[in-house]
Amino acid sequence: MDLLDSEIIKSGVVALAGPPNAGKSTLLNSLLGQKISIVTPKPQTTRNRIAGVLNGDGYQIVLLDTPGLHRSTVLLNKEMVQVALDSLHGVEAVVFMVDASRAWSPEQNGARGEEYKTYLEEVESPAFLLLNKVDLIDKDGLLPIIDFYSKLYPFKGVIPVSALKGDGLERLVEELVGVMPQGFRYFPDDVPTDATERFLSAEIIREKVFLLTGQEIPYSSAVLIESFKEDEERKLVEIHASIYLERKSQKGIIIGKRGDKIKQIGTAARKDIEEMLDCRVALHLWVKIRKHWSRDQRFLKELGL
Ligand SMILES: Nc1nc2c(ncn2[C@@H]2O[C@H](COP(=O)(O)OP(=O)(O)OP(=O)(O)O)[C@@H](O)[C@H]2O)c(=O)[nH]1
Ligand SMILES: [Mg+2]
Repeated sequence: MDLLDSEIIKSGVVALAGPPNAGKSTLLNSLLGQKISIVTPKPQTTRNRIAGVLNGDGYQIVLLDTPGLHRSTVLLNKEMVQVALDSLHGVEAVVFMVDASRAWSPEQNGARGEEYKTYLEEVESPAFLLLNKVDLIDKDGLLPIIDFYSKLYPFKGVIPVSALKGDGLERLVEELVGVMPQGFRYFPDDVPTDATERFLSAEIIREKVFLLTGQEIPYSSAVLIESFKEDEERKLVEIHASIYLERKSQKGIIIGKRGDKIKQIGTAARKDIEEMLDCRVALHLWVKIRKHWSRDQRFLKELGL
């Protein structure tokens, strides 16, 4: 990344990594005080690396939201995990975030421990363990969790937080600023992300698909923006987007009875995109089938993977 001006501040890049559903995207949005990354209760929501820029007194931290670390044989998932692992390199610090409210059996602990160790082996900079969702648990329950993770990796610090409620985030920022080197700004103060409006619009549509459909549909869906045009005369932005599914049988489900479901997805997405762009939006959605796209390298490239 190019550096902007000559004012010396504390600055650097921090990767937010961890298993799916830990709350990484929620944390990014909470720290920035605005919605950049999509959030859903379903695991494997985030598929790309998304930078959010946190500006404060004498510092700028570029936070990288990443896809959840998990094991899979599907190409889409493997590419997602690779994006997350690549983000651990060349950064000034890593935040490894886990959901502290999720209990495992001792047998699961063993397998998870081994799995997480392989991810943490990639870390080359100071790493903080973030125990998220503490709003859901009794603080006494944290001790065995801290003990478990401390045996996996020599974390520089352990910080209990609630990304949702904002608890513990001041301390997190303080700790991160503490390990940032002296440097320059990467982004102007008023640029909150490196993501384009086009990409963010596709993400918002995908979020609504994740929220409003069940079973395998979210994992079989991908969104591509076909066109994104400002119409100055009508004072609106006109967006044509395609929702790709893997099988013909899924088309009916996403369209719904008399088109109810796709209408619901479109309305919810349009409202959020209007808020983001701060102008009226005409959103046209198309449902297309692309067989086994999640195993198709060429299609994944189009999705930025
Ligand atoms: N109670 C509680 N829920 C949280 C907290 N942080 C996140 N969540 C919820 O956890 C779910 C997953 O949050 P995300 O931010 O999408 O998690 P993620 O780590 O980005 O997940 P992937 O993108 O799938 O890797 C959502 O339903 C959030 O609302 C928290 O601090 N407390
Ligand atoms: Mg996410």
